[in-house]
Amino acid sequence: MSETNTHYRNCNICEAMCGLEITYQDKKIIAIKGDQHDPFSQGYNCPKALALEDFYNDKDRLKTPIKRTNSGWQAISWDDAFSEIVEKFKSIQQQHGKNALAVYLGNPNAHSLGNALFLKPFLKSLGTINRFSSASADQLPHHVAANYMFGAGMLIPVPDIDRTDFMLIIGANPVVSNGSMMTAPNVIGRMKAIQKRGGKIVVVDPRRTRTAKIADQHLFIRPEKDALLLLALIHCVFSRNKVNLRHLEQQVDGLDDVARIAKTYSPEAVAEVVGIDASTIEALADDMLAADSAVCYSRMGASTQTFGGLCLWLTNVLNIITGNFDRAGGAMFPQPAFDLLRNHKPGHKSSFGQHHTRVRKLPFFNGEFPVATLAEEIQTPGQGQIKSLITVAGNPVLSSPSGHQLAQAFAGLDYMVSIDIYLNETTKYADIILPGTTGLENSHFDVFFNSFSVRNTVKYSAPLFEKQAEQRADWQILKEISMRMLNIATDDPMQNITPEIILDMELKKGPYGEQGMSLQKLIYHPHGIDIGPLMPCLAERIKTANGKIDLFPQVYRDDLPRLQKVMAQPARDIAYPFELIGRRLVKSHNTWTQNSARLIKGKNPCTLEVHSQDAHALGITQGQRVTVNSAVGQIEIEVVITDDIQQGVVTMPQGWGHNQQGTNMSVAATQPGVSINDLTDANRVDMLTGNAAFNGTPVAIKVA
Ligand SMILES: Nc1nc2c(c(=O)[nH]1)N[C@H]1C(S)=C(S)[C@@H](COP(=O)(O)OP(=O)(O)OC[C@H]3O[C@@H](n4cnc5c(=O)[nH]c(N)nc54)[C@H](O)[C@@H]3O)O[C@H]1N2
Ligand SMILES: Nc1nc2c(c(=O)[nH]1)N[C@H]1C(S)=C(S)[C@@H](COP(=O)(O)OP(=O)(O)OC[C@H]3O[C@@H](n4cnc5c(=O)[nH]c(N)nc54)[C@H](O)[C@@H]3O)O[C@H]1N2
Ligand code: SF4
Ligand SMILES: [Mo]
Repeated sequence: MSETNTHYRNCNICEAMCGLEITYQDKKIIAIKGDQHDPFSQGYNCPKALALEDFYNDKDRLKTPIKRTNSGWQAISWDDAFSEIVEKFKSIQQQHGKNALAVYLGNPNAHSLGNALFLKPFLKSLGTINRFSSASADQLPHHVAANYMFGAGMLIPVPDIDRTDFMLIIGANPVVSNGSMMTAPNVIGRMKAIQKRGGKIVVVDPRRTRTAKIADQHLFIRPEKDALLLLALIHCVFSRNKVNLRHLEQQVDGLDDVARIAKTYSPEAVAEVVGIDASTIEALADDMLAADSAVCYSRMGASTQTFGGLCLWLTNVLNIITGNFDRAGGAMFPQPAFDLLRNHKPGHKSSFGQHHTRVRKLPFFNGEFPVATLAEEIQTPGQGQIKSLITVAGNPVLSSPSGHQLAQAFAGLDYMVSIDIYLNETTKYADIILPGTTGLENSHFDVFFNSFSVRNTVKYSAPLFEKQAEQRADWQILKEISMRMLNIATDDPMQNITPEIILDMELKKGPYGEQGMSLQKLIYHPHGIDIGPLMPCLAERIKTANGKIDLFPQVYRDDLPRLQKVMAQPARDIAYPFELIGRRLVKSHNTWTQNSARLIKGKNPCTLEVHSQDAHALGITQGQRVTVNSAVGQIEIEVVITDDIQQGVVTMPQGWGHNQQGTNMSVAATQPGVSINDLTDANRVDMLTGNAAFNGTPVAIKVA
């Protein structure tokens, strides 16, 4: 028997980048636990990390290509699969134009070194502008704000949670999600440290979440009214004459215009619509202004709503005018060792609205169209219709608004391919599924999340287990398709490029390259290297043409009248009197981790939370099944009665609904749940950015 070994790596399931210590013998895992010597996560991990073992051993996971035939799914060789796919893509593009082929990229791409590096050439080789991703069901408003205010969509400020004295959390539940656009392993520990040093945390959320419960104050807000709250806070800063730009005094354009607009939004004017008293809003502004350092952090609750664009712009404005920007304890910019902005020239904003979708005319941004338009672009006949699709590590049937409509659309495609590890609700519509390696079989480096991290650190993880001979890594699949699409010869030197070659080059050319940063150096430091806390660096990092922050970009001026209308007359939907919001669960990540028995065991978590007074009025009792209807769909679900949810609002988990025929996730099927996205409506978007508006979906409830 061979000896026991220890392997160190970062978990790549969510954004927290926790360091893990894995003991193993041959190909058997003995234990997975937090790595005490990881300088960033210092031993922290959540329960999902243990499931890396389950994904590695999962009998349902695909390892070789399969093809759909009249007599069911059949294994085919990699070479046959690539030949067929490239031939089909080329013939469809020849017949219907390049854009007849569309791409959808899902969330795990952002958590994979190989995918992060090989998607760009892959997309280029397909030559289509019809690109979609989960970003437009998530954080698009963050990118749009960064693009217009700081000159680059990836230049996103993160809350300096480790030094702040006051943290205002709007629409985020980091205790459960482990932080997003804020890479911060052990958020609970970091939040408690704020309180220990005498600081305060306030959470604004229509639900009393676990984050709200450990905060010092929780304010229930009506869904989708955050932009009004933010404007009222900004109003208070001006009305108290407390604007303080500190070192950015000469670096901010548009301050007077913001002051003028904010006048309209006094706490009294917004209080009723927002659902928070004027005096409470005033006190909140005063608390923020009184703190030595403070930061407002807004996330999914603020971005996936009909005013997502405005919310993320206003969040930045609030941090800037209170003197909490690019400064310790405020909102700051990381300086990652792999700098995604290395080649970004000042003055080169991303194209916004350079193209518009064919049917609904929603804007193109950063090389993508909003995923809320994908179904109609497939289903609406005419010039430019999408006929073929490739999904890469995405499950849009469960993750996109009006998911069931997307399923119908996929069923009508001429040809579909999925690069995915499971036969699931999306990939079952594919003609061919190409499975990549995953998790412990891959090397890892967080290309993206180091750019959103609350501390500058750097770490590389080698693969733990070698892949089997018949397996391919995702990046190898992407590369093979690209090479064949472009007819690049098999002996071309480009064929030899690996993620490690690119990573090493980027590390050497990055901000710490001159101090010896390289892949080799990271291999010598398997626990990772601490570079230090975030430093003020806006002057060097900003990418606007004049080097200044644009506090009031034109796109937001144009969008404000939409918000004014809501303030004058908040929408009341008589047919659908409740507002639905989603929730995340500690033991599941989006739609795909539910095939781990250890994560899914226990009682059904896919329940609808209803306020006790609403339940009483509807005549619903604890555990009863109800039907929930929206303008686009219907589900049946079990009720949990609680006063942790605001009256008039109901919540159910996102990422569930594994009850569909023809899929192979046998463990997930034992606890299928229902899909929230059979209720969310692809027609509800933030009209500014095109981001899906999940929050506040109008629904009706009746006893089943
Ligand atoms: N109503 C509602 N909808 C939401 C949300 C919400 O809060 N509410 N959240 C949104 C957010 S934030 C996001 S990010 C999206 C996520 O949307 P998606 O990215 O579409 O969904 P995932 O569940 O992440 O899908 C991951 C897919 O990748 C596959 N996969 C997993 N690992 C690998 C791998 O290593 N390689 C490959 N090739 N495939 C792999 C899985 O089998 C699965 O099919 O959902 C969004 N949808
Ligand atoms: N365990 C676990 N962790 C995850 C994931 C997961 O699925 N499971 N997914 C990962 C992904 S892809 C992402 S993007 C992140 C997301 O990370 P977070 O944004 O922290 O996660 P959410 O739980 O979506 O938090 C959104 C919060 O907004 C609230 N909310 C809803 N509508 C509104 C509104 O109109 N206004 C306000 N103020 N609040 C509102 C909800 O009640 C919820 O508490 O989590 C990541 N981490
Ligand atoms: S918090 Fe995220 S990165 Fe950390 S162990 Fe859990 S899933 Fe992995
Ligand atoms: Mo996400």
